[in-house]
Amino acid sequence: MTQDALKAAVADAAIAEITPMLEKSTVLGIGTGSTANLFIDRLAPLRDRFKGAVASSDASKARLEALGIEVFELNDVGTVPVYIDGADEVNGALEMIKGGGAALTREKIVAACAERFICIADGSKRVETLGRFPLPVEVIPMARSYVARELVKLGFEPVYRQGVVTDNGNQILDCFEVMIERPVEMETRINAIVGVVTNGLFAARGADVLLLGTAGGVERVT
Ligand code: ABF
Repeated sequence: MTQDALKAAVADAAIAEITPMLEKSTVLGIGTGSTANLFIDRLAPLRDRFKGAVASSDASKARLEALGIEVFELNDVGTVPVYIDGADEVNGALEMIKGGGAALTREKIVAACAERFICIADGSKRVETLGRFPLPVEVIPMARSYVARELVKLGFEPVYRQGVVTDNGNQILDCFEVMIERPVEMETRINAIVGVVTNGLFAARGADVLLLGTAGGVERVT
């Protein structure tokens, strides 16, 4: 099976997972990326069965609205019963690296407000140890060089993602060369650097459910 077919399979599985919880008042949290896009496309035919969505990026907001799904501000909603999003890497503890699409801050905010986080990913994203995928760190632009020097002290090789401005007007440093043995601790340490907005470790608040697309079918991991 191709990677795209595996992504489609997990998008289908996520639809099956959330359909029983849909009510007229339900506002879903929706992520960003190609796997999330496949989920959004499959959600469109169900649009009359729920109220709408909170989006983790301008791109997902536009896609949802184009498909007739109303998008709400998170501040007007409070919490969402479930957040569905992809990942760049996920380990056995359902800790993740996210942010390859530069949407990590809003993704982490929506995830924080979600009662349940369903991660949808093709099998290539499953790793034993996080870190082969470069860890994205969103920074306030004027702090970029300072934050990079601090990340070097933690062992990383940070690379400025040229030409990318996040939905929040910030910049991204992609951090190479550290295999992350203790993700919660590393997430906290990076967050403590002045000028860091968010880092792409989703460990303190990992996923609750992983729907993983494999050649043998979709594995449901909790
Ligand atoms: C989002 O989309 C991101 O956090 C992650 O970077 C990316 C995964 O992309 P894809 O689904 O396209 O592989 O979930």
